[in-house]
Amino acid sequence: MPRLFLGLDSSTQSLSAVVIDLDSRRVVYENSLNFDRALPAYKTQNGVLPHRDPLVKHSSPLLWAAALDLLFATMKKDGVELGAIEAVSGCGQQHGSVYLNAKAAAALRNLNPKKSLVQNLAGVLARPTAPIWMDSSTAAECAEIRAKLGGIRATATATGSDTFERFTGPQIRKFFKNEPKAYAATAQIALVSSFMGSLLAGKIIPIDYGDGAGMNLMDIRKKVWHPAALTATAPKLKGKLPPLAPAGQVVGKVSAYFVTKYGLNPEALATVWTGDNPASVIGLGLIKSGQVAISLGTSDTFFGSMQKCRTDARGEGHVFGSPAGGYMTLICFKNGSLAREKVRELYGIADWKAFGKLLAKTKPGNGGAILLPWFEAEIVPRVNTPVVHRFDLDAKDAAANARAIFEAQMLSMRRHSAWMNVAPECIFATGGASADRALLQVLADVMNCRVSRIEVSKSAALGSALLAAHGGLTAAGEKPKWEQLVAGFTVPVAGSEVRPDKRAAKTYDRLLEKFAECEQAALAVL
Ligand code: XUL
Repeated sequence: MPRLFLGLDSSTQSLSAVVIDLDSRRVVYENSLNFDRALPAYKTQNGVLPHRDPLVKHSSPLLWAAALDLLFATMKKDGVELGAIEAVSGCGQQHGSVYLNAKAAAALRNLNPKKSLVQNLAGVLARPTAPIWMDSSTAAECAEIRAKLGGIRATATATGSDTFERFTGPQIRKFFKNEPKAYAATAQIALVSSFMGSLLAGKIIPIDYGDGAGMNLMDIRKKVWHPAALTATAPKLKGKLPPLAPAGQVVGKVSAYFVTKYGLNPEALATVWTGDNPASVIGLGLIKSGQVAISLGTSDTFFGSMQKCRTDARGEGHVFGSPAGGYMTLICFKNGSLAREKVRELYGIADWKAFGKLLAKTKPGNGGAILLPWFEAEIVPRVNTPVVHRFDLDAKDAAANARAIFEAQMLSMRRHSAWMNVAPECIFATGGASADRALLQVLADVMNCRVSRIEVSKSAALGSALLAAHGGLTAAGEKPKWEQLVAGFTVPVAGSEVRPDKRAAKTYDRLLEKFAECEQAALAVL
């Protein structure tokens, strides 16, 4: 019988599964279920419930539970050897929270396979919907908690991040302030990850150090709930939170619900889940300290692993616990692909090939031209009203603007990741825009570092399957090594390496100073 491990990823728009065969080091099954299309009755748009206030973004915990039933039914139909799965782990979109009342624990313990998960969960939600990471309606609560914790630097030092609107602590505080009765009726607060993992385990399971760090409630160094952060957030909060534990830790056997209904092995192990970004760190193979990945997607994210905890005094970046031990960092830039697209459209450039050709007409450093491309409100640096600035850059010059957008994004990444004090040996680029070699060359030159493309279609679900394997092997008394575990699953695309040009790298060292001055000047007049 093959040794199979299942990883699930409950993300914003979909629930994905990856099954790995540990001995042949192969992904033997992968599938994704889009919430809007598969479960239209929940009326989500891109996984989010419509709301009159554009700052409020909620989704439905029952939708996620329904998706779990549907995905298991699909796996059974597709002939996945569910009986050969030794352990299950998973991850969820970060920061989102689920509010359960006192009936939840018994409902989870007694999941009835004759009913659906949704029917089993009838009457257990203390709040019908779950605020998710896209919500930005808690600016007041962020300010209140930050003030009580002593400002940006103190908050980041204590919890790993400054307070952010999407983080769970500010969301809990808003719920407590606006709906005190429903807050009082809340017996347990789960994250998306721990809620989904609890369904699998048939009991309320811990929150891990990766997702827990996205709450502004966990002491990032001691990895326990932070007493002052709890007090600053809401009364009687500690009693409503589960314990903290490492991702992948075995919490028992899977619930009999999944054994009877879908044929999971009764001996299969249930484990602690994590957040989608911490799971991706594993799925991309970022095990050693200093390994960095840049995801060039809708938003651009910069993340990597870090052995010792170092937090960002300016409060722009985040530090989470890494499922591989130690820490990971995450910096999220909102103006990623959309800003690149915007420049392409503005100058009527047909496609990315034409964009690259145009860019080749200019030299690295762009003659000192700088663009600050905040077409959308930006997370890093914090810019609440969209604005675009050009310094020594002619707005009519298409070629210069094509270069300027790539250089601005990469210079911003270098500038705003300096606090991590990591000198990467090689950067892995992933996400849609990583197929663009011109962009990767600018990245390699600005960072003065080799860049390789890595294409793992479901890095978070794969990371979760590897977590399940790690947890399962550890519980069996083995001492699995992460480097060996991920080997073979996360290989850079052959021939994708881009090396830095030494002259261009020197030019960017100088340009970075000008970029910083321009950014400071622009932020000063906001
Ligand atoms: C990370 C964040 C997002 C979500 C997306 O801080 O908010 O990346 O985890 O699922």
